[in-house]
Amino acid sequence: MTEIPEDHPRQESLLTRHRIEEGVEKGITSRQGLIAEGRGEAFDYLLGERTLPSADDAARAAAAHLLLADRPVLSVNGNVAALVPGEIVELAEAVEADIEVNLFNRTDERMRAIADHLREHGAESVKGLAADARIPGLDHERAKVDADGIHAADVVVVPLEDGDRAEALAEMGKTEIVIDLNPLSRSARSVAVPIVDNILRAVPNVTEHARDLRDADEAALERIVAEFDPKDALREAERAIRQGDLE
Ligand code: PTJ
Repeated sequence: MTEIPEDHPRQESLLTRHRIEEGVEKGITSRQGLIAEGRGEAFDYLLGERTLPSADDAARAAAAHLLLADRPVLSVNGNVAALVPGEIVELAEAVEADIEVNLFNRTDERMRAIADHLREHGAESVKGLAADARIPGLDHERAKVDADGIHAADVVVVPLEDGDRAEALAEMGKTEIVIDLNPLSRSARSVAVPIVDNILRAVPNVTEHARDLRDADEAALERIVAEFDPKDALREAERAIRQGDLE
């Protein structure tokens, strides 16, 4: 891998690209994942590569939802596995969630490579390989889920996918948390908690909030959930992008 000087102004995004490239080389990330990364980078650039206060509020609401949940699940695709494998495992531990691999470009090899990669980063169990249930109303590979995983979940974290699964999961009555840098994406616009932030910052931030809220009582968590307005969060993100107060 090419050395990137620490003072390079775009060090973070170059490192991210390398992780995605490596993901493709290891058979974890799909080639379409490279395109998704480029799209995300453009939005992150326009947001000033920082966590907006509204995204931090969303991360706190996400932590509260996950702590209140009976069966929370974190859904992992090829980009998520390449970018934040250890951080996903830490979040799962902090909120006692299951991790489930769910892919658009699903192959047995990629499913296994991602599950192994997550185990190498400390995951004790990884769901998604059984695929013994389906999300109704979806006719592509993302419909395949585990009966005791996403299918039975009450709260699902759905990072980095713009598509119809978010709508189908909402139809099933699940509460969804989306992590997506595009505030106009369909999934961000249809869920309880859209976190418009880079997954590299968002996942550790939700974990930090979850640790902070670990001893909070149910009423306090319910209040955080009730006070969060997804429309406000999306409006703030779009405003930041359109106004572009970049230095
Ligand atoms: O691994 P697979 O087979 O399940 O395929 C996964 C991809 C990502 C290829 C697939 O889900 C896809 O095509 O996604 P889209 O439609 O390109 O949507 C990805 C969304 O994630 C876009 O809205 C991007 O802006 C956003 N995004 C990309 N990188 C990041 C991001 N959001 C947060 N953090 C990022 N680092």
